[in-house]
Amino acid sequence: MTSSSKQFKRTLVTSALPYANGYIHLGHIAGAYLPADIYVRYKRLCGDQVLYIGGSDEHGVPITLSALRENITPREVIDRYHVANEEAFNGLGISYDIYGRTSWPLHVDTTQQFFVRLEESGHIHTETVRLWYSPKLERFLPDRYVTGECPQCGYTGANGDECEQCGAQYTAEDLLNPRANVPGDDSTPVLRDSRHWFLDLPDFAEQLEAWLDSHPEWRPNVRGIAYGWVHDLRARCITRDTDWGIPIPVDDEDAKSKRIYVWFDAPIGYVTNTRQWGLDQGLGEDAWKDWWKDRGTRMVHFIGKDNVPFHAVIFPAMLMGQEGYITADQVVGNEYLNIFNRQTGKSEKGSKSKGNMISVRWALDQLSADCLRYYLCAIAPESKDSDFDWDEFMGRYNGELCDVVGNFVHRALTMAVKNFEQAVPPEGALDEEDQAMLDVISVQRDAVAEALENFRFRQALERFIDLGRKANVYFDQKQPWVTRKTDLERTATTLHVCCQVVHGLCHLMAPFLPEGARKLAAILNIELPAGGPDGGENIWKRAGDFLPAGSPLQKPEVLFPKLDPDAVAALAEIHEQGGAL
Ligand code: B3M
Ligand code: ZN
Repeated sequence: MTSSSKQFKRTLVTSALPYANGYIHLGHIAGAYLPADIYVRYKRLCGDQVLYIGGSDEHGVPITLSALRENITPREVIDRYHVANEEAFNGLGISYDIYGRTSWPLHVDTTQQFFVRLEESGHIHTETVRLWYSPKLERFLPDRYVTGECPQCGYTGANGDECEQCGAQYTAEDLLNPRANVPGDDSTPVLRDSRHWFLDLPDFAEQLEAWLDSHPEWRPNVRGIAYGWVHDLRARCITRDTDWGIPIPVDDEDAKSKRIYVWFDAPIGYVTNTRQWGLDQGLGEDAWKDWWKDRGTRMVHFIGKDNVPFHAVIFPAMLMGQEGYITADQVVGNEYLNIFNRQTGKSEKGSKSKGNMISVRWALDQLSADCLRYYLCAIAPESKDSDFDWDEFMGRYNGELCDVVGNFVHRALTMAVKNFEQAVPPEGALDEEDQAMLDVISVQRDAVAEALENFRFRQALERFIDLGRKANVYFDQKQPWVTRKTDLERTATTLHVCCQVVHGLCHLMAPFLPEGARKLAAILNIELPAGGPDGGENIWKRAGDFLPAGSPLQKPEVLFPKLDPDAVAALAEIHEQGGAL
């Protein structure tokens, strides 16, 4: 049965857990975070039960390498970036129910339970493999601790068992011209035996394939990658030679110097964070089970495309190997947000070494959350890569959100407040145009909802703006600023209709632009409750309801202040000089 034909009781939404080793940037946001937040806010408005889980990924080589480079401890790295990233998400209005940490003691328990269960049911075995070892540092060089030439494509920045360039996976000894990649060591490593624990993914091949087959509605990019993996499943090493990570829960001398691989524990973080959420809410130790072990839960993962194998193959296999867990009903995989370089006129990948990324914390120091959210949703890399381009950013925000929606709301409310005693004017006889305009509100509401239900966020945003466009056409046809002098009753009716459109716009913008919606709701004197995991009344539907004549209005303030071209040019320049990190 495909998801569209199945009714679910509640929705569990996850966004990838970013590594706590750097500041999150706008590229992250456009893919795995903003769309998830928009979806969750929409669901909450609908009165659905929805829980939104996020958090930091705090294990693995990304953390320990950052620590070595910055000459601090891994603990200091994660403490710094966890706090900074949680703050950045808050500032952007990403409305997690919990933002957890994989360094929590509770996470040791959850992860070890997963491991033990897989081991006891025979899905884990050990193997002695040959891995790169640095005689100089007297340690193994896992993952990115070693670089060399990819045996498949020749890329020279390939790491121990994987090539970022072409996606090839290989055994360590196939890496050509290996060198240690650790501060203070670029010596040539040697191969050494090391015993490791492997997850027998082929055991789950049939189950995985059947599960993928039941989801023809997923985006082609996700299905393509997932099927590619499922058709070529191999046992995967789930331990590493490191002391930073979760201890391997086995009674074995060899396990002492090793830890569970970060990609095994990270997705289990979604479970841990749900457990912690239940405890924090005082709902008891078992509250999380409703969200993970009840078939009435629909789980949706939002991720970047590089994380697809883990969320559409490996983690699902790990869940299938447990008792009673659900698997995802949707895996929303996103492409990449690149950076448009105005000097070269070309699009380039965001990269730390180029220094061309825009951190969320820097962006929020300069710009409002709503204007960032607007543009990032408008260019969300849903089916192909897209570019962050400062000129387009200003053009679209000023030209669409400000000029179309903001301007209409402001003109309509200003006239109503001025001419009709700060209240929704009385409606007289409605003509065809009035009625058509009123009808359009719920049509657009349903169109936006349909796009959101299908994870088409750009289209949903366009449909919201469309309501603004139609409202402007109506306003210009009716010319209330002219009729005001000749026909007050006609003017009242026009503005009455406009107030209903503004009321509809206020609901429709809420998932995308929470700050603007909050301001507008205050002007309209309406409640726009945020909703919570328990569900409740369907507020979204009310977008099509009408404010009674005489409802009080506050003097309108500008919802979306226009961006000044000189100020934006100055920001672009700072960014170009590597100052937006
Ligand atoms: N930390 C990779 C990333 O940040 C990884 C995601 C984990 S999701 C469970 O893209
Ligand atoms: Zn390669």
